[in-house]
Formats: sequence, C-alpha cells, structure tokens
Amino acid sequence: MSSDIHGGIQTDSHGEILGGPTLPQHRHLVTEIPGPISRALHERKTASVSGGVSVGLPAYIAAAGGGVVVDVDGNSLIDLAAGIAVTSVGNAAPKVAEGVARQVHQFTHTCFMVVPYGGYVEVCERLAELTPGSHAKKSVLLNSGAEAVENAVKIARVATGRDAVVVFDHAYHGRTNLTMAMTAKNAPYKNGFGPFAGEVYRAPMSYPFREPAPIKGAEAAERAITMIEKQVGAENLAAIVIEPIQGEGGFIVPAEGFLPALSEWCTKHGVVFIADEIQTGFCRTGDWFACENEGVVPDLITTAKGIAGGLPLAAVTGRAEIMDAVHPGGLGGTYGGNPVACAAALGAIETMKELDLAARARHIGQIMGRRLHELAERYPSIGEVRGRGAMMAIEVVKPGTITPDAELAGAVNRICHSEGVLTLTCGTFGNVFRFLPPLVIDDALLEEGLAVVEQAFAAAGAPTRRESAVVG
Ligand code: PLZ
Repeated sequence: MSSDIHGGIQTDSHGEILGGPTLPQHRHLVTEIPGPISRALHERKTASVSGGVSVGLPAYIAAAGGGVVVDVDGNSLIDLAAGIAVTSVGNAAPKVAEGVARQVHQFTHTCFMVVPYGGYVEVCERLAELTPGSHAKKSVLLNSGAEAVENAVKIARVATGRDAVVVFDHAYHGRTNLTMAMTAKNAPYKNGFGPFAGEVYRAPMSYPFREPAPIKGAEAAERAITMIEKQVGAENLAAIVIEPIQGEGGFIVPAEGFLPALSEWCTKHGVVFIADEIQTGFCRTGDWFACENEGVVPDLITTAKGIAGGLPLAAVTGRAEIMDAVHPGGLGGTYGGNPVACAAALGAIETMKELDLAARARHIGQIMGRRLHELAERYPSIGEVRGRGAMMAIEVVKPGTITPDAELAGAVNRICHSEGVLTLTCGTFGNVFRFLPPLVIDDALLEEGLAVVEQAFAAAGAPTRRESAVVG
C-alpha cells in the first residue's frame, strides 16, 4: 500500500484504489499521529481554512471503510466515531458507492423543484415505511440536520398557527440561527453569534445522573410540562423538539416514561411532538429509530447523518396532514434531496436492511456495555456508563462526586488518538467520552479499540478504585 500527498490515494500493488471494506481491518501505526504528511497538510489548512473550523485530530484521511480510517501517512486507525454517527453502514459502503457512481454518471442535479426525479420519491417512500407509526406520512428532503430541524419548526408553526417552540436543557439541534437558539450550550456553538431567533423556550431535561434526588420519568415530564404551561402556555406552543437520547449534550438517556409522557401531553394539547433523530436514527441505538424503544410515535421526525452513508441528506417526515399544511412552494431549496445523495440513501437503507444493522448495533452495545462497565469498576472517575446500542458513553467526574472532569476526558481522548483510535468527547461540561463506531466494525477491532481506551485511562493517570480509597 502506498500513499501520496496529492490525493493521499491508497493503492494496492496493481494500482487499484483501496477504500471501503477492501481496506485491511487493523490498527497499524507507521508514524506518530499525526504524521509528517498530515502535519504539512495541517499547516496549509491553518493558512487557508477559517480558524473557526477546528479539527479533533489533524490526521488527514486518504481512505476509510469497515471499522478503520487510513491517513495520508499510511496509519490505519480504529474508527469509533463514524464521522459523528454518519457512516453507520461503513465508509464507502459498496451499495452507497455503486448507487452514487451510477447516479453521478446519469445526472447530478436538476433541482427537484424545477424538474423532479424518482430517487427523491423513493427515499420519501422508505422514510414513510421505516419511521415509527402506521399512519399516512409524507416527507421533505434537505441537506443538513440543522436544515431539517428548521423546516420541522416551520411546518409545525404553519400547521398549528402557533409560534412557540420548546426545547430542553443540553439539547443540540444545529448551528443555523434558529437551531443555535434551540441548542443549549453556549461555547463553542453560540458564543458571540446572537441575536438568536425568538419564541424558543427551554425546559428541564430528564438527566438521571445529575438529578439531586432520583426522579421517575413521568415526574420529570411533569416538571417540564409545568414549566411549559406556566411560562409558555399550551395554546401558544407549536412544537416540542427533543432528541430521544441527547447527542452532543452528553448521550443523555432520559428516565423511562419521560418521552411517552411528553408525547401524550402534546397530543392532548394539539402540540406537534418532534423527535430529532438526527444522531439516534437509522439503527444507531439498536432500533431503526430510538423512539421505538418506548413505543413513542412522533408527529414529525427529523433525520440526517446515518440516512445516506456519508452524503449530505436530511429529512423531515411526519403525519401527512401536518406535512401538507404548508402552502405549495413553502418548502424547498436548490439542493434538497439531491439525486446523488438520494442514490446514496437508497444504498445505505438497503444495506441496513440486508445486514440487519439494528441487530448489529445491539450486539455492539453489548460488547461496549460489558467493557465500559468493567472499566467503571476499576476507575471511580467514571461516574456513569450510559447509552443504547452503538451509541454509548461514559461520564468522567472527580471520584466520588458528580463534578465534571473534562480535563481527564480530554487527556484520555488525546491518548486514544495518538494510539490510533479515533474517539470523541461531548457533553455540556465536555466530560463525556462517547463511542459511535460504524455498525459494520469487526468485533475484534472494536474490542481492540476499547482495550486502547482502557490503557488510555491508566496512561492519563486516572486513579483506580483502590488508589482513590487510599487517598480518600
Ligand atoms: N440534531 C441531534 O446531533 C448534529 C454536530 C457537530 P447538522 N450533530 C453533530 C458539530 O459540532 O457541528 C446534529 C445532531 C442533532 C441536529 C444536528 C445538526 O445536524 O447536519 O450538523 O446540521
């Protein structure tokens, strides 16, 4: 395998480009991380890309597939990030790559609003079949998650004739003006970027690890509903928007009963219940959609990320009568439902069905759960192991407290990177270490990646339970 700085293209001895599942599935470091070619590229990046765009690990990627990403220096890293829950079917997955290649040779763009094509319609048909609920559904296709959330709010406002939108503590919904208002965390997402869109209200989330006293899901929902009724008023409220498991905010799984109670209250008061499944959707949590876990049927659901195997595509899907409340021409955009992205989505969805990636996500969840619980036994800095399926995290705290330890989480993350494992952090307090592997990762590779995480805790100097007992 050779690599070249220009395209960083990896080829085999016959000059065939390597990528996708044809890449050797192993962790293999040939330079320090990042290596010299990556460092040279990063200098060019610093000179030419806005300083506002930061990079988690400046190892420049030449190829990726299965459970690995290969950098321009020839290092093969274990991928526990999947591009933030996007390449669930694997990078350059065969059906995605074939669909894209075919489509890109037929036509690349017409604008669906000018002259349409079948791929868009087919993706909407799949979405109607796969999303929760057996009611009549329709969709609109867009380019990004934030755009989907914006459109879901537009649709809910037209359908209800009301203005207000309720979101939750720790929520993440995007970086556009309306979705910045909906996102909870100030830095880096919002700081200095205001003024923000109005009529967005924030309700208390169910965050079991950080509740002062244990509280049931239904009670946490009641707490949120009281706030909504007193501070907003159901009659002014167009929609509640919630991530069934919060992503960027810290992989927060609300207490059982929280989501059903909110959804029921919405139905009773004519409020549109919008599930933001941009991170949780498309098999990530072990179901097609995370709402299914408690039998919640959202009125509208926003999807993106995993939908198209890495091509930019997003959607709002929901009750036909709500989706049709919008006047003709009210929804759209030049690229929304681009034919190449639609071909990718059809390939990705077929792959998820064929390989039963929801079952794969549950299996990955078992492996991660077992290893992370073992790790938490050893290190009292791990306050909680949580998540579902292939969306799991550990919350890192000062031992014996719930005080966030972002420093330790960051140190472990950096060590994983230098050891060739691509990991991510998240959380309002920056102290959550999260795992989002591609759903096609080999068991052995996943186990190896998690073993590196374990070693990283030791290397970062995290006290073991025995040591902290001695100190404390
Ligand atoms: N809703 C639940 O997770 C995107 C953001 C990364 P876009 N999450 C990754 C970053 O720092 O920008 C996300 C999400 C949920 C909405 C979005 C927004 O999706 O495709 O990034 O716009």
